[in-house]
Amino acid sequence: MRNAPTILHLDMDAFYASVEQASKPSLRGKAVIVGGLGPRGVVATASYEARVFGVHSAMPMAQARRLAPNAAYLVPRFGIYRDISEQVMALLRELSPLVEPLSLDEAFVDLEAGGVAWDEASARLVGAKLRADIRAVTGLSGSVGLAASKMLAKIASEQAKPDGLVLIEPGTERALLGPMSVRTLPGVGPATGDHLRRAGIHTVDELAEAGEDELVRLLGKAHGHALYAMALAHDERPVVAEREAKSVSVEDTYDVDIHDRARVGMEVQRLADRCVRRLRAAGLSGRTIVLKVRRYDFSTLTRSETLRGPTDDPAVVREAAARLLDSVDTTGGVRLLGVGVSGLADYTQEDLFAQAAGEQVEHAEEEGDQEEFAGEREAAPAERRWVAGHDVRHTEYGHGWVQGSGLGRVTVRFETPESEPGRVRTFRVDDPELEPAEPLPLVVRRPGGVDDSGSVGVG
Ligand code: DCP
Ligand code: MG
Repeated sequence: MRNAPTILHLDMDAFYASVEQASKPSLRGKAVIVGGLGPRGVVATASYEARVFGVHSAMPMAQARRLAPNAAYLVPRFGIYRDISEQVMALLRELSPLVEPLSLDEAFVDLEAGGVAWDEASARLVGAKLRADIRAVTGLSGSVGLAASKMLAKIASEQAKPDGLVLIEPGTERALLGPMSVRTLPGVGPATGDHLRRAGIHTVDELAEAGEDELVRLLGKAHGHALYAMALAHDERPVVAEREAKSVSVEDTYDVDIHDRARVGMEVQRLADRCVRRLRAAGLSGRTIVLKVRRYDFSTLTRSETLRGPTDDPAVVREAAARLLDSVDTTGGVRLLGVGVSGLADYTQEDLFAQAAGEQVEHAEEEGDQEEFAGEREAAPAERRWVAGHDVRHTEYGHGWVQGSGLGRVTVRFETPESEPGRVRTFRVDDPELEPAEPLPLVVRRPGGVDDSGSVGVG
């Protein structure tokens, strides 16, 4: 095991709920519960204010409603969680090539491999700066753990919650772990925990005292060995970089909407070239070309075309992107364009004939992005669904979110991340002045920014 605390574990605080509070000023400081609102829904997460009532992830929603009847109940907005996750992961990748994401809001980073930290003082500085950067870029707080192993780094970030940083000094690991519950260790779930408890083993110290042979007898060879090592705070697991990006994409946001069709076409060609450069730099090729267009009104559409074989040929990607653009109406102006390649292979198919002959056009929705299309559809008003917590726009009152709906009415609170807590108004569900909208960014981008927010791993 290394002897400096240079493995960092980051975990965002009450992630989905914090995004909702940042988006909706009226919910700041309040109990917020995000999850499935249907009869069998479960809690995805709860704000810290709601946790006071005993509400937690994976709890049935009905139980949460009994515990916290006055909380705000919202349906997840995965699109914005994913966007913010990408911003956070990009900050981590600035620190090291070895970033191992565990979920949207959690990752290990090997700071030593990135050359940014080598001892306690430098690691602490990097961790503190990272937390400040995350706050500046996303407006949210994340907790950081630093230690000489993954296991301890994760325990440290847990101790740091919420909104803190904990560093475990090498050499102190065993003393720290000893009195903790066996459930603290990775790989000890409820079942193993029960099993150990019946054998009279509750703490990590008791686990170490039981000895390796006893643990192997209780839990089997592999698990017993591994757990004994963990009990002694031995954890040699390396930080493993994300194996393969699902897609490579680049996008630009324009500070002034582009209206000129020829200019839009040129921008798409430029983005296609940039996307291919990234693809090639990563030694990848892909089969599906994706075009993303966000229009003046924030309605966002994606169009994709799947080739018969993978390509990293700029001409092929340019052509496909241009074809996709043909099917998109941009007359109102566009504020963002993106080009991506997905369906990646880590080899290049030289068979250009296959690619040119390919072309089965799919107008596929990206997973989880249906709401982006809702804004675009020629909506039959009766079909529109007003989902609690989701974004809407009213021609007169502007941006808001659905607070509730029923009995032919929808209640909307009009507020934005930048505004004061907003007012509530009620409309008929088929009010033509009301339509679904895209989430607004939590932090207003740098002014004047043609934002080079190219990224790897975006759909
Ligand atoms: N999540 C989920 N279902 C679960 C657990 C989590 O949908 N059973 C989602 C919602 C969380 C996000 O994943 O916001 C991150 O999970 P965490 O376990 O990190 O929980 P939080 O970030 O919400 O809170 P904490 O501050 O405890 O990390
Ligand atoms: Mg979290």
